[in-house]
Amino acid sequence: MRPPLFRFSLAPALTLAVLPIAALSSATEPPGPHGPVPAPRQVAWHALEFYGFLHFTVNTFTDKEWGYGDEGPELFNPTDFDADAIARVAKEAGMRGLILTCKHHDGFCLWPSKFTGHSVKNSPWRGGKGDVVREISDACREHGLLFGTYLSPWDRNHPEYARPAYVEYYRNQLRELLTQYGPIFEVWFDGANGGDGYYGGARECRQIGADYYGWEETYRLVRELQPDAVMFSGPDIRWVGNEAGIAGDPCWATFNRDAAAAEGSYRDRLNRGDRPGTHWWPAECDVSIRPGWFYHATEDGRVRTPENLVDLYFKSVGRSAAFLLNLPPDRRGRIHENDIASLRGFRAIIDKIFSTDLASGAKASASSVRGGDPRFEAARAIDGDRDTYWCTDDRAPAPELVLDLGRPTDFNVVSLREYLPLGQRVDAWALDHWTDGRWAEFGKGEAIGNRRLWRGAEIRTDRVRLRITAAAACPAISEFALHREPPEIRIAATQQAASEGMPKTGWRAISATSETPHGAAANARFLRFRALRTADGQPPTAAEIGLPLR
Ligand code: FUL
Repeated sequence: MRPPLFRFSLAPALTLAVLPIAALSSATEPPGPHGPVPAPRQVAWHALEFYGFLHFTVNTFTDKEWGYGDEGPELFNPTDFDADAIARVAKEAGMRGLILTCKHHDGFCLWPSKFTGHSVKNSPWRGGKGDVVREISDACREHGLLFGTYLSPWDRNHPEYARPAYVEYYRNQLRELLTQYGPIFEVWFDGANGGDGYYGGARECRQIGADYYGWEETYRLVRELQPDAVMFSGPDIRWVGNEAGIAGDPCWATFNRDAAAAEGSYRDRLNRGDRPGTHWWPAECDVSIRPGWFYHATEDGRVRTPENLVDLYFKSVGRSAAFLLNLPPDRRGRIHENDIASLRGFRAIIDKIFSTDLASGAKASASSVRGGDPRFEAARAIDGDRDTYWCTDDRAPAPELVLDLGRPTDFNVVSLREYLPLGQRVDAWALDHWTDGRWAEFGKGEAIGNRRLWRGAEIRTDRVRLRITAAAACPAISEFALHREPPEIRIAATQQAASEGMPKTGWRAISATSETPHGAAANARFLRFRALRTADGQPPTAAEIGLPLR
């Protein structure tokens, strides 16, 4: 027996019977917002999801991660700098923008700032007439990418660092960057302050107090010069608490921003957010494609694999944070071939997974539709439009949305989104599939926000159900999509996770079977290998690893 797909409460059903639909539609108010809501600049930023970082400076030529500040400008001399090629790589990888280290901690400026000689104007590159910021920002516009700036507050070169004059210098430089290079989408404020440095020859350790930078005034300057820009580690976006590219599960967009930052668990709070929270302060995951942020030839063999990047995508974008992936230009001033190969592989996988939405064309129905109004009907969650949403009456109990797919369909990825301008409303959700004449739960989690990706074992079914199991206000769901990750990718990812996260020794094979996973090409054979690890005196750990047979 099929269960009823609709569970209207009595009140809306009666209303429907007596009112003509048109009168009803105009009378239905959209739900009010819940809690803090994003500013329009934050809504626009949420839509980006994936963009890149470029770490490039004298460190690229000295093989360091943090320059001391005494590096001569003549060291900066890329042999074949090509901003167009860099922007093309980012665009092809699916990035929406690039943030450039205009000045890192060493103080060397990639643009000819008129406030210092410690810049490209005293380097041999382009005969001292070059401007990396100009070339990268122009190339971004050319390729339809947004451009963002990183200007390190800590400056190990400047003689006045830690004194009031430096703060003036910092703001002057920011003013140059924010007025001479077109629209800026993000201004990145780095929190690193290590202490010792060159400081104009003093070579000493300089500490600064919490109020030294006078951030509030700097924020006002950014708002005045680039009102649409979001500020990272400023009022708009928070750091995710690690540089591994991994957001918490869940990762709330809300945060008690004014609560003490010194608490021991602060990094954990940054990672997961606060629920409830006083501010809309969503997380950005910054991570490098290599171990270091700057290019080092010794790391050419340690570039993240496509599968690892896909995993990071699910753990950042898929948990409602943004994915900021660093690509360090090499000494030529280009992205290394290994990084390009990995990015292409990543992009190919992401396209394979997300280019088809298996829910589009489904029949969508819901337990409650706000006021019975078609503007809020279930189909709004599968129309591919982020600005429309399914919404229930304010007090509808146990809201649920069912997709009738019309035929047995295989998927292993589910994508959910909330309509952000109304705030973060959903606390918890569950997913069911119809199997053997009943609903069976296959996934659940806390928080949706900008985007929540569920990724698991493959499901075959003709009906899927989203249940909102806890919500602070009636849900406003703008996306419920189904995708399928090709099995060979899943196997490779398992293999990688196994090799990265598990001890390499002490395993004993207990079985091995050769199989063609459901949905794979008929000639694709995999060795499914079960193993037991008992070596460390702990309870035995079992693992299953799939190896493609070639
Ligand atoms: C950190 C810096 O110290 C690293 O060098 C890098 O720029 C990273 C993105 O932020 O705080």
